[in-house]
This record gives sequence, structure tokens and C-alpha cells, in this order.
Amino acid sequence: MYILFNSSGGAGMAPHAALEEIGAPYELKLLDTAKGEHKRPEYLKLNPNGRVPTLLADGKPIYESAAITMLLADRHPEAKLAPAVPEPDRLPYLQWMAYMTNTVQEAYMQFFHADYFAAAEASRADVKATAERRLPGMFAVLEGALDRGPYLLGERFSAADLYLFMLTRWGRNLAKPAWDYPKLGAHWRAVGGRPAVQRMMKAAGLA
Ligand SMILES: N[C@@H](CCC(=O)N[C@@H](CS)C(=O)NCC(=O)O)C(=O)O
Repeated sequence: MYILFNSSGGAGMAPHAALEEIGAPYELKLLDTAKGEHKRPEYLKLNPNGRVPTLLADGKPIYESAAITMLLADRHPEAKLAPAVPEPDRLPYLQWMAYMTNTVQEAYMQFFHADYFAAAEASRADVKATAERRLPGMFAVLEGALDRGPYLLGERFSAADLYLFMLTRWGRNLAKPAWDYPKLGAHWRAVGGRPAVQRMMKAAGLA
């Protein structure tokens, strides 16, 4: 039994979609971040960062969206969301998961939360503008990664595609959203057409 804490549209989208793909029993707890529900003492006991997502797996908390997504994929090999350790596809799978969470997600953090990076208003505007200038270069890298096939691992769908779907959605208000790139757009539509992803979007109030 799993319990996933997320906010609507938050970084728990990818693990939430993974839970739907897996079909394991789980409960979704959508926190209202506008009301500060992610900063309440009972939640801080699970995730002292006061951020979403957090997963309770057999009662034990784990945070960081990429870690949760990879944990779920590895715990449920029958869902075929991750190449096993000896498979050659494990290498690009790990690379793209780390790239997306460490590089792309970090740039999004600077875009959405410039206040975490600079104190002065003018500096924050600069942090945000710089992130907006850097993101297209990252989208171009991901667009190139899709050369091999519709998914990040070529023909093979994986949890990394759920992660990319989430990051594509986050850029919907950028001057050039990721889905305006031809292959990223096709990827967005293909992953968004999966019944599990549609259930995730509906449960999160996003569709
Ligand atoms: N690296 C973390 C980032 C989590 C994160 O920043 N979540 C956002 C929502 S997308 C959040 O909870 N923000 C609230 C805050 O920073 O106070 C992860 O991937 O889980």
C-alpha cells in the first residue's frame, strides 16, 4: 500500500502516473499549498523540506520525485517502467532521469522560485530571465534524445517518459513551450494519451 502526497500539478505528477501505470493500490493526498498544508508539522515529520511529493511505502517516507519514480519502477518490474540493471537501456534511463531532475527541474525551480535564489527583486527578475533563456537549450537536448524513437529509450516506454511529460507541462507558459518542439510535442501527445496518465491528470484536477 502506498500513500502519495502531492499538490495539483506538483512534482508528484510523475510518481503519481507511475502508480497508475503499475496498478498498485495507493491513496493520493492532494495538499493545498496555497493554504500551506505542506508546511504543517505532521507533514514536515515526513518531509522536513516542506515540499511535495512524499511517498509512504509500507509506512516509510521517501521524498524527491525522481527517487520515488525510480523506486516505484524498480519495485514493480512487471510494469516494465525501468530497464533492469544489466540491460544496456539502464544507462540512458539513469542519465535522463538524473538530467531531468538535476538540470531541467533545477532551471524550472529558478524560473518559478527565483525568490529561493536571490533576495533583491531586481536580482530575482534576472534569475528568472536567465532560467528562461537556459531552458530552451535543455529542451533542444531532450528533443535530440527523442531522435531514436517516440520515447527517451527509443521504442521502449519507461518511467523517464512520465518524468518528461511532467516537465513539458511545467513549461506550458514559456515563450516557446517544450511541446512546440516537434518531437517533444509528439512525446507529450503520446504519453498524454496513455490511460494511466489520463487517470493521473483527472485525479489531480488537471484534465
Ligand atoms: N527536488 C524536489 C523538488 C520538490 C518541489 O520543489 N516541489 C514543489 C512543488 S512542484 C514544492 O513543494 N514547493 C513548495 C515549496 O517550495 O515551498 C523533488 O523533485 O521532489
